[in-house]
Order: sequence, then C-alpha cells, then structure tokens
Amino acid sequence: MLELYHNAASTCSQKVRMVLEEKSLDYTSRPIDLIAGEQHDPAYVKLNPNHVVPTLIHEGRALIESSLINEYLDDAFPKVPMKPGDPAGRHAMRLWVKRFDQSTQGAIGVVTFAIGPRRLILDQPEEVREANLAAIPDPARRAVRRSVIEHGIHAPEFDGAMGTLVELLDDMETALAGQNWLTGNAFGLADAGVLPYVLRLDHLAMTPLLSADVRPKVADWYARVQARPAFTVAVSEWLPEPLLNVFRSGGEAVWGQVERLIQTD
Ligand SMILES: N[C@@H](CCC(=O)N[C@@H](CS)C(=O)NCC(=O)O)C(=O)O
Repeated sequence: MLELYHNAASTCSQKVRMVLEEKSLDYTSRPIDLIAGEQHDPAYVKLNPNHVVPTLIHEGRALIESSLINEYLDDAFPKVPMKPGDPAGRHAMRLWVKRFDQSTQGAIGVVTFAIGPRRLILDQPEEVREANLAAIPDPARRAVRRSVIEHGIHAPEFDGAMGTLVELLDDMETALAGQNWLTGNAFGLADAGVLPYVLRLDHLAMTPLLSADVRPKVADWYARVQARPAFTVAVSEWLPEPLLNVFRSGGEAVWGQVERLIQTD
C-alpha cells in the first residue's frame, strides 16, 4: 500500500520513516544509494524530478518533499495524530517545519558533506564524481556541493551553516523550557522533523553541542526521542556502521576547529 524510496542515513528519509513508524504503518522499502548517484536514474527522476529522496508512493501517487509527505501521512492516517489539535499549535508546528525546509536542511547538507561523505566522494573516479555533480538539477545546490567537496570545512558556506544549526539548537532549548516536545506535550511532526538534524550533529562528533551542561533541555529531549520504540526501528536499525564511522572520524578530526569557529561567531 505504501512504498518508500529512501536512503538509510539521509536526514529527510529519517524524518519520514520516523512518522511511518510512530503511526505503525507498513511500507515497502526502495533503497536509493545517494553516493552512487541512484537519485539521478531516469526512472527515479520520473517519480522525483528534484533528484532527491524521499519519495512516497501511495494509491498510485508519487509524493515528494519530506515535510509535505509527513503532513500527508498525518492527514491520510490520523489514528495516531502528530499535529497539535489547535490552530495556534499547528501554526507553531508549521513554523518549525518551514524553518527546517528553508534553512536547516541546506545547512546540515553543507556540514555533512564538508565532513563526512566528502572523503568517499573524493575517492571516486573523477568522471563518476563529475557526472554526479553535473546531474544535480539546481545550479545553486550544485555549486554548494562542489564547494564543500573541494574545500571541506574551509568552504565559504561552512561557517554560516554551523551558525544556522547552533541557532536551531538554541531555539529548541528555549521552546522546550515549558513543554516536553517542540509543540506541546506530545511527540509531533516538528519533533520528527528536527530529530535527524540533532542526530547528524551527534554522528559528526559534535556531541558537546548536545550536552546536558550546555543545553539541558535539548539533551533531555534527545534522550527521550532515542528511547522511543519508533526511533530504534525507523532510525538506528537503518544506520550503516561504515558510514557512521566516516561521519564520526571525520567529525572528530575537525571538532577543535569547528568549536573555535562557533566560539568566535
Ligand atoms: N526538500 C527536500 C530535500 C530532499 C533532500 O535534499 N534529500 C537529500 C537527502 S536528505 C538527497 O536526496 N540528496 C541527494 C543529492 O543531493 O544528490 C525534502 O525534504 O524532501
């Protein structure tokens, strides 16, 4: 009934898998290897013209854009509701989600590629690397990807991207001061939406940003998310150990520099 084209470690895929799991929805998994460039396969591009994951197939329709897929799932399968029940709560939820789409997703892409998969991509034959870069349809996105692959954390985009992510954590800390979850006292779409970004910072060895000494509310939120049964099934069981090692070792190698960069901002 549901088919999900996704990638095990991709942030946008994680947020959709999390919602599917919270709602106990079964789906057929269609994995897409992003490093190998399967998102550019013409058959896949027919489903997702943006050459990205995830894509959800439901009742013959191909649904794209992770945040919109999650709202769709909540509308189509309302038994376990993940949107606040009141208009103000839904507005707050959509404000978070809008922010994830407008700035967080781009920032996490910069930081991830600058530290992690960059090394795998630089090991690829030049013609494979160039073909995959050339296939990114959006010229701005293509230019940023090239920049972070070439320059890593010294890319001009890196500093601003880290600033965006630190600001997000600070705003989460504030939002969580009077409630358990981002938009109230139930785990909802905003929490599922932000989870992959917090997790990615952790995987990139930026764990000190999430420590209870620095951001106690975020640390507590993160521990409670990780304790949810859906997290195990939707996120941790999918994580490929070799890629996690690339993230962690890449992050550990640059954490000192990144920390100085954040402190001087
Ligand atoms: N706004 C899109 C962004 C999707 C996106 O950027 N997906 C990434 C993985 S998280 C991807 O497929 N990247 C492949 C590439 O950039 O080549 C969404 O939320 O679905």
